[in-house]
Amino acid sequence: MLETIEVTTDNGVMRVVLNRPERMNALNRTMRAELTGALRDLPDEVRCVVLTGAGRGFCSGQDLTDAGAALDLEATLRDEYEPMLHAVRDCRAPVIAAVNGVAAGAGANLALAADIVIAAESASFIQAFTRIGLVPDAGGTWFIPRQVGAARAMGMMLLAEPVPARQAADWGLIWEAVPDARLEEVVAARAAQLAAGPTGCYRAIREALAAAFQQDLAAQLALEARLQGAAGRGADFREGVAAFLEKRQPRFTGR
Ligand code: T3D
Repeated sequence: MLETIEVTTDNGVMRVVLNRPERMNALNRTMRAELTGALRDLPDEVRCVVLTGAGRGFCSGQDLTDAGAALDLEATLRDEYEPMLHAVRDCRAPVIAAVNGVAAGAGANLALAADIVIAAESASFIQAFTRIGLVPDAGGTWFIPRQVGAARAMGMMLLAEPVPARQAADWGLIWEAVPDARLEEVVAARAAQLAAGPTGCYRAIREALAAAFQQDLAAQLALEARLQGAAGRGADFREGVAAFLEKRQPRFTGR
């Protein structure tokens, strides 16, 4: 029985709702464990994950009323936040963050760890850490400079001001900002698109992009060749070419 998240699956899309709206979906120990478990143990039928928040916020980061968390932050990050971030990045299926409202602190960085981030126009992203005398964590110092460059990353982290969704999209921090009333519809369409797609290719793309900032061109070309070799031996490649030649939509199976 889950206490802090809601999980439902429909047509290959698993929807995970952070569900502590009275605290703007702040992360406590139970939520970190439940989210990590849900993303690690995906049922076979799941081909895309949507992560969103209940109520008017996406996630306000660490639950600041959780006195236990203040005792040894290093251990909490190592034992609870790191597994949660790895569970997002290593999730077998692509993860869409549907950012329905403010995403602050580790809540912002949880969203930014997703593969595709779609935000409601009223949402914002706040590196809130320095407001309470902390340093950005939960992968923010890794993700954000890669997404927006060092100058904007530094400004976001030192100034701790909200970056509105539209600006976040203009900066390349997220994929898209959409009118609030259209968030669910846009996310549902993207999730259905990914769930019907060549999911093995998606895993390969995520692996290639994760490696791209770590290695030189020669190593990246070798990785591309290995990943493409595997894709070329797959049923989805045969189906994709057949569908093109027969002028029909492909029916991908992820193999
Ligand atoms: O292990 C470790 O501790 C290290 C890890 C650290 C990771 C971190 O994430 S550190 C950063 C923690 N997060 C923050 O500092 C953000 C705190 N929250 C805010 O700045 C604001 O609440 C928001 C900008 C997110 C939203 O502002 P607003 O005005 O829309 O809403 P509000 O009125 O401030 O919040 C609504 C309620 O949610 C309120 O409760 P109340 O007064 O109605 O009973 C507020 O206290 C509660 N709430 C919001 N954020 C948190 C929270 N309660 C606990 N923890 C929160 N993070």
